Order: sequence, then C-alpha cells, then structure tokens
Amino acid sequence: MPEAVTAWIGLGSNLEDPAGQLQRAFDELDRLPHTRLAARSALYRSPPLGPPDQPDYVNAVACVRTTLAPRELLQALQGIEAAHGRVRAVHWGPRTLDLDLLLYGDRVIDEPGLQVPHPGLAEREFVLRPLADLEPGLDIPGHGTLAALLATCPSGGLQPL
Ligand code: A4P
Ligand code: MG
Repeated sequence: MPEAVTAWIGLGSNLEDPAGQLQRAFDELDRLPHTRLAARSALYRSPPLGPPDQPDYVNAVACVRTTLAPRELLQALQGIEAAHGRVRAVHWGPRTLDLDLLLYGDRVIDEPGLQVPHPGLAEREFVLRPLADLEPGLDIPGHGTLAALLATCPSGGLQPL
C-alpha cells in the first residue's frame, strides 16, 4: 500500500448555484476511492479572471489525503467535473465546476496534460488566500513560501461569501 500524500485541490464555479456546486464537490472528494477530505476552506466570491462578460466565481480549496497517483487523482477530479455537467466550451469561460490539482505533496510535475504546482496558482488570490487560511506555512515547490506569494499577488477583489 503506498503512503498517503497530502494534495490540495482548487474549486471554482460560476454557474447554477456555485456555492451548492462547491459544497457537493467537497463531499464527492471525501468519497473518492483511497482519498479522504482532510480540510475545506471557506467559500470566497471573486470577479472573473479572463473574459469579463461572465458571472463572479465562488472559489475555495480542499486538502485531501490520498494514495491515488497524481494522474489517477486528476482523472478522478475530471470525473467529478463531468458529473456536475461541466462542458468544456470557452477557455477561461463560465463553468459549473472546475477542479484544479494545485499541489501534490512536494512534487513538481511537468507532463502533457498535467502540471503541478498548477500553472496559475502563484498569481491567483482566489487560490492563495484560501490556501493560507488552512496552511499559512505552506511552501509552494518552485515558487517559495505562500506568505511571500500572497504579499506580491495582485489584489483581485476577493470577498468571503
Ligand atoms: N491540466 C494540467 N495540469 C492540471 C492541473 N494541475 N489540474 C490540464 C487540473 N488540470 C490540469 O483544463 C485544461 C487542461 O488542463 C485539462 O485537460 C488538464 O489535463 P480545463 O479545466 O479543461 O480547462 P480550463 O479550466 O478552461 O483551462 P485552465 O487553463 O485549466 O483554466 P484554469 O486555470 O482552471 O482557470 N476566475 C475566477 N475568479 N475564479 C476561477 O476559478 N477559473 C478559471 C479557469 C478562469 N477564471 C477564473 C477561475
Ligand atoms: Mg481547470
């Protein structure tokens, strides 16, 4: 049995009751095979990054303990997105549920279809703030400390829901 790894998941939604989508997704993460939900952040409202003609997002992060390999976890996340009716249409466009694999232990992965840490993480207040709420001392492999990233991250109008 492989050792459990701590992984961090970013959750985002801006369609069809976003807060409800995220609450359900937390429960679904806890029910994934070989995975348990260890912590969930508060929900935040954030203005859209990307095309501005779309509703505000609700964002949060989850911490899981898992023995799934990174690709297995990504596939499991995509399965949850699909069950929420996610249709991939516009890049950075509106979505019922987006689940990003932010961090997988201290691993750095750069493969076709899987980059960890998630490429947008370091510049996104809607990811950094909820991460810092749960684990202020976190190190982001290849980027330094979470506290330093937050100090230089552009302020994106994030509001607790
Ligand atoms: N992929 C590679 N690495 C990862 C990873 N670590 N986690 C690949 C998840 N997926 C990863 O993603 C495209 C491909 O990324 C996948 O096939 C996977 O193999 P996608 O979810 O299909 O497409 P996308 O979400 O439209 O593109 P992308 O680049 O993932 O967008 P982001 O970065 O997820 O951003 N504004 C606010 N306020 N809040 C948001 O949550 N989210 C987005 C989407 C835009 N604006 C936002 C928000
Ligand atoms: Mg995505």
